Amino acid sequence: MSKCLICENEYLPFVDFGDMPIANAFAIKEEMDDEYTFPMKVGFCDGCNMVQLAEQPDREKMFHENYAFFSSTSNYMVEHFKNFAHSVSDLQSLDSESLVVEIGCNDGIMLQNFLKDKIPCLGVEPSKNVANAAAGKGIEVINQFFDQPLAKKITISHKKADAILSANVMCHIPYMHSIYDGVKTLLKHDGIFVFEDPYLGEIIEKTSFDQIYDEHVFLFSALSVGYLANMHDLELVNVEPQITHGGSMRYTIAHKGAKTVSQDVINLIDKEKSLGLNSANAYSGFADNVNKIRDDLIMLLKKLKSEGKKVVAYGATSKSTTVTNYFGITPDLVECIYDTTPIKQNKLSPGAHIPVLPYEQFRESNPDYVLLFAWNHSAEIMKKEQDFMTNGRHWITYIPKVEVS
Ligand code: JHZ
Ligand code: SAH
Repeated sequence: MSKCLICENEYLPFVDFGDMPIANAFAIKEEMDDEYTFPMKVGFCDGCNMVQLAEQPDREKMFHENYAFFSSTSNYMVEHFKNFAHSVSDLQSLDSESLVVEIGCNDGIMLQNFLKDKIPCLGVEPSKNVANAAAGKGIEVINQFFDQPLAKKITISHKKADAILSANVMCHIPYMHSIYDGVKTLLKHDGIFVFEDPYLGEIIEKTSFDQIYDEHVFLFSALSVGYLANMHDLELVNVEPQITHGGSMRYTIAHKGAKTVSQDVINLIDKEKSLGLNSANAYSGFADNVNKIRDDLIMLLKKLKSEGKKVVAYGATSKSTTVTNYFGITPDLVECIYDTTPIKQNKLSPGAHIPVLPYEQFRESNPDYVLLFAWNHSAEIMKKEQDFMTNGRHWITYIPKVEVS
């Protein structure tokens, strides 16, 4: 039995991936002798409807001065965060007297837009290298983990915030109560806390199991986010589905009673209940669905190998660490992974030890098949590569099922 991080109820995990490495621990061979692993299991708590990792590595093992994920590697995401920032500015009528705080600002992909519009903003970012990238753009960054004590300090060093924003960060933090207490402390009476994360409903529907890795301690729904907000005298007042990262949800939280709860919140909660996301039954077939994808993909890769085809991968994603390690994909099945991120290049992938090579070498490698690990960016990537992926070259995708195109 595991204990729920939100309501302390006991629950049983519904899927067990075995021992997994740190998803972003790309390293050279000499550093991989003693690779750290942790037992990765996910469960559903029927006390508060939260889906969560039963165990998570210490935060310093994941977020540090060599963090490998830089947000601005996708042009589509740059555009997405520009629209996100502008929508919050319009909604809250932000101006030079306002304050926007972003939790987990990474390389400044979101805050650069407020800076440009002369709206005061502050990033909180524990991973030093990406925090430096944001600071290099002129953004004020506190290089620390956000929590309630830091929120209190910000109200003194700066002031209360008109908007607290966060994208693909909330689901990474196990100590949610300190975060929500911090939001309660830092947010102005009529302020909004807006965050987005991969959405549980999409993950179950598409079997996008690779959204599960060390960093993603929670898979949120409106049900679980609403419950958590309520525990802290806050309220879920809006939800907006996003197509990013394979299907995300943007949640807006306000002080209880300060804003009207939108019909979209009520509708989504009703939908989640009708899908049974508030009951263990909804999760019982998930492990079998993952194993079906595993069996189909491994069979395909072995067949291609026996035919002498050249198979490479595209995008050394965090998600691919779950895929390669759980499925047992090693360099004899997939030669290498091409990626545009300098800090990942000329290193080995965590656990599976597949070489990560600079994207610039992708085309000259002349592959027959390209396994798309960055499937969440497929529209952007397939467009970029459409002139190259001709003459018998094929993409392989595996969410929601294995397909060759
Ligand atoms: P991408 C990370 O997940 C980690 P990852 C984190 N836990 C999370 O939640 C999300 O981000 C937000 C490369 N690439 O975005 C860049 C190309 O090579 O799917 C990246 O290494 N060429 C915080 O790692 C990777 O692919 C391209 O054209 O699963 C994409 O990683 C593009 C578009 C990307 O996130
Ligand atoms: N918002 C960006 C970055 C996501 S990467 C985007 O959507 O692309 C997740 C980021 O959260 C990392 O940069 C990591 O350092 C940061 N992070 C992890 N725990 C945090 C915490 N407790 N407080 C603030 N940031 C945190």
